[in-house]
Amino acid sequence: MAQIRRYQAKTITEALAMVRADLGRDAVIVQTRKVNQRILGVWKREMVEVWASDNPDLESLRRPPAPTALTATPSASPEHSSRIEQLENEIRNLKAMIAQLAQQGVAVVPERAPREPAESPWMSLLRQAEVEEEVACALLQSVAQDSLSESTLQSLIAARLATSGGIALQEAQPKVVMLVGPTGVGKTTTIAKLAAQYALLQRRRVGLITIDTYRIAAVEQLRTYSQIIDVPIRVVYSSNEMPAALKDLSQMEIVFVDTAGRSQRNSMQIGELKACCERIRDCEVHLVLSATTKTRDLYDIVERFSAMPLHHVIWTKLDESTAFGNILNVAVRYPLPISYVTTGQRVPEDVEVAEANKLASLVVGGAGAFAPAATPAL
Ligand SMILES: Nc1nc2c(ncn2[C@@H]2O[C@H](COP(=O)(O)OP(=O)(O)O)[C@@H](O)[C@H]2O)c(=O)[nH]1
Ligand SMILES: [Mg+2]
Repeated sequence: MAQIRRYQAKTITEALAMVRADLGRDAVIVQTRKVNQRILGVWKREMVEVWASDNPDLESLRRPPAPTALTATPSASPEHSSRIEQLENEIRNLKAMIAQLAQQGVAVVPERAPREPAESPWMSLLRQAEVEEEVACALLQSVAQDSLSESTLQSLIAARLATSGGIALQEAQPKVVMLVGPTGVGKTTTIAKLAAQYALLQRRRVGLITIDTYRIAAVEQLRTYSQIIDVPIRVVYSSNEMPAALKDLSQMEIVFVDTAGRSQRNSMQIGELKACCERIRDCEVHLVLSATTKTRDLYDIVERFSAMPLHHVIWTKLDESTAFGNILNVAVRYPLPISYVTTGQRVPEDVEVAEANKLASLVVGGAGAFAPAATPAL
């Protein structure tokens, strides 16, 4: 039985090549028309639709069972006959066109079925960067697609990445900055980097407190850094000891508080962090997140740590990640400005004040866009 099939392509040439590849040289074109195709429900694209049959005698038009939306009916009314005549003429013309195209060596599309419409290149770029579909759609919906370029997309992303600048020191009392976050994201290393930058490069009076006392190694890690940088350190075993430690460090301009990281699945421990934080006046809390963590886990982490006050986010391990959409996803969902990013294990070099444009260029360009600064600006 004759087959009638539908083909969609961007141009008539492409559509006819599909017909020829699928139904062979004797294929006849039953109908051609322009259609608007929606892509991801967002953009309309004009496509050419071709209905074609593999039966050169147009048998299919005269018999009803073709599984298509063709309007042809089996009746042989004069109207119907003239329509068929018209179609036959059209087909003759199109066959001639096909023959001509074949002679010109027009590329033949190998698939049997017509292809799905291609995803917009911007959408696939964002998908590759692991930007969530919802976030990507909202972003792309806000501009006309034809006016979009890579730099416009970068600006759109940058506009959604709130940054806070580095830690602002204050006159009167020590500024107390607490870093919280899951284990292994780089809290202690980041404190060492920041403490060294403030103490050695900016010549500020820096103190350290650790409440990460679950493992001796954790205390020793920060103590070693405090010796290298030559800054005082206090170890606090419970929130009650916090005021005394702060009093010891009251002459400092900035005090960093290091915390245990294995808490995001345990609300009791987040409760302990919160209790410590409450003993510190104007405690500024930076949630430390790794750029290598996938979006869903990041949401989970932020939710759990939200049991205590959070003011900023620090993104670590930018050097170890290849897709940075997760940074945008978190920024869109939670109103926490980004303070710093870290880009390697070197203390104190590998930390920078976060810049929205630079982060946006990472989202758009992937790891290739990242060039670590030789001398980080704090
Ligand atoms: N590649 C890379 N490694 C980092 C970065 N920051 C920290 N690390 C490493 O991550 C590991 C855990 O760091 P640590 O500071 O002990 O994490 P904490 O458990 O959150 O205190 C260490 O090996 C660090 O050197 C970074 O920006 N890039
Ligand atoms: Mg640590």
